[in-house]
Amino acid sequence: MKKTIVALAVMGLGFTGAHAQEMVVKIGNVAPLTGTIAHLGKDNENGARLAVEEANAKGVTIGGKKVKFELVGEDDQADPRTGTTVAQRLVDAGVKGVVGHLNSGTTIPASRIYDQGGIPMISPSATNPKLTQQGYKGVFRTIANDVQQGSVLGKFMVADLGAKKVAIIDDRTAYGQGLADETEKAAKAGGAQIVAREFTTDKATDFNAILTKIRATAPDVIFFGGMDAQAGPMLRQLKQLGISAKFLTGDGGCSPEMIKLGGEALSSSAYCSMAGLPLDKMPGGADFRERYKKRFNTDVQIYSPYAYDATNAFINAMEKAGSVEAAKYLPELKKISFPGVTGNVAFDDKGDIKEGSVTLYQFKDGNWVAM
Ligand code: ABU
Repeated sequence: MKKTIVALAVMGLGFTGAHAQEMVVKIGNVAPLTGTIAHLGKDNENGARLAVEEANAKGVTIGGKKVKFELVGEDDQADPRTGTTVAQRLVDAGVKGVVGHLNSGTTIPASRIYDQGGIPMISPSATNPKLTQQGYKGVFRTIANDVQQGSVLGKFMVADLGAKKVAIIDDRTAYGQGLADETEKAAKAGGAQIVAREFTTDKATDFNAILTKIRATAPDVIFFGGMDAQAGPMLRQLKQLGISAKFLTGDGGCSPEMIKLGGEALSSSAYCSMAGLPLDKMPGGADFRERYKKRFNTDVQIYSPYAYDATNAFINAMEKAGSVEAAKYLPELKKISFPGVTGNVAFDDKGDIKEGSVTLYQFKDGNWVAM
């Protein structure tokens, strides 16, 4: 009897010892989890969560210690001021890296906070070129930027859609305005005339006044720089006003949610672009779609594969460095190269994804179909 008690006590100590050896590593994740694009924020969070859960299930050892990754989520409400507040909160919480933010308008100001706190960040979705032009050494993104996207959109509307007169609307966010500017530049370079340049906000739902003005200019194409929460109702109102122009929007409107919001107003004259490959063409896309659906019982919206790859970029760099401290793993992150779900994940000198691509989609048979 005595012998059995002694044996159990030793096993118990051993068990406690193993747990004491486990190192908890916090990774921050920031996106709008409330508000009109909460569906996209949740999608980003799901992508990061899937990567963390898979790494924990597989078992990761860093610097000889078993690691348990913990995702620390924050809601920036797509608001730049809230973005900097939650960024500071994550730095103070001791996260070792941040996946986020979703919007360029929050990511750009938050990047200064992370730089000051010495915490690297990888955005899976912020596409404004300025993000990686600020000279911060710990700022990266896993998605192509809007210079590439705007150039493709501008050329496409002129060369493929034959647009001579183009109307442009943006939501005055860093993303919407920036992409609209790049698209305008490329459309003009292709020979199109910009007959209207209007703007709204990322909270608006009524676009009748600007669409009525635009109708008077009889454009061939209307481009909207903004998110699906505005693009959907805008398209509906455009049809109600009898405008027959083709409608183009960028990655922010290239979602299943846009299909719901646009409803019957969507037709083959609606197009969108994505700053990456279609999910089915991504090297790990089909498998990711299945694992995501199984885990979250919902479909991928837009950016979760990029959030998944961003999270794994941190984990891979930490493993290679044998350290979770930014000073040690940042050099590995800068030269990381691994096959992600979205493609090969490797960054250029500024922190942009090296092999970024842009895909155009047309609405057909109830879905966005890659062209
Ligand atoms: N790339 C579109 C949505 C995120 C952003 O603001 O850049």
